Amino acid sequence: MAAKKPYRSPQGFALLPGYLDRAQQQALLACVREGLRAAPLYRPVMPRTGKPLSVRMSNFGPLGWITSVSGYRYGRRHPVTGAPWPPLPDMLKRLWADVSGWPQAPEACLINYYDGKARLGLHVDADEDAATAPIVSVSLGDAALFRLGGPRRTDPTRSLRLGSGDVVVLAGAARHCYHGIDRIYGGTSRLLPRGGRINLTMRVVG
Ligand code: MD3
Ligand code: FE
Repeated sequence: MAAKKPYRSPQGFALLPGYLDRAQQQALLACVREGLRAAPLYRPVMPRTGKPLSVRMSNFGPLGWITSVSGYRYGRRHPVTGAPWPPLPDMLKRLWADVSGWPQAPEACLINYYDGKARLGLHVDADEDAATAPIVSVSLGDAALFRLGGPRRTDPTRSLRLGSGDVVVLAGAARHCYHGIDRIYGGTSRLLPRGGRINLTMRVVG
């Protein structure tokens, strides 16, 4: 059970603070580590410019979200190793079933790793054809300053802190809002021995 009250707004947005307790976070981290042995984090690049992102990425799933100079897409293989993505851990499948309210299982789980200096600029997630399915996010490790806006880039934004074990459900209108990560609060969690933050986002793609 979540220790604190869920935070819900705009429509379809739910922050479930402390949804995973420490033991569950450790169990999930062990699954993530195992997956990353098969599908190591790589440094994605911006389409067109080839400029590297500061966030490193990998995926679980049948499908993974991939960036390259030619654009963003979902694909079945790791862009560096060429291997299929590792399966989605059962723990994440259960979490999706418990919080998403969506009958279909997720097809992709993007793994983002932020070191203390990484950021993720304001963007919308628009590469999924299944635009009405929710996205479920789980945070592990150091806290982050998350920013959520509206459907237009110029809409006002609100900042929220995401801590280790927090779950966010993005359904309805919130699913199409601009969002990003402005900073990582180094040293706020001891879950990852070398610090930093892992964020997992489960998605239905098509
Ligand atoms: C709001 N990840 O992977 S998770 C992403 O912390 C992404 O790594 C961030 O943005 C992270 O695309 C934020 C929470 C989240 C995920 C998807 C959203 C918030 C969202 C989609 C629409 C609106
Ligand atoms: Fe996003």
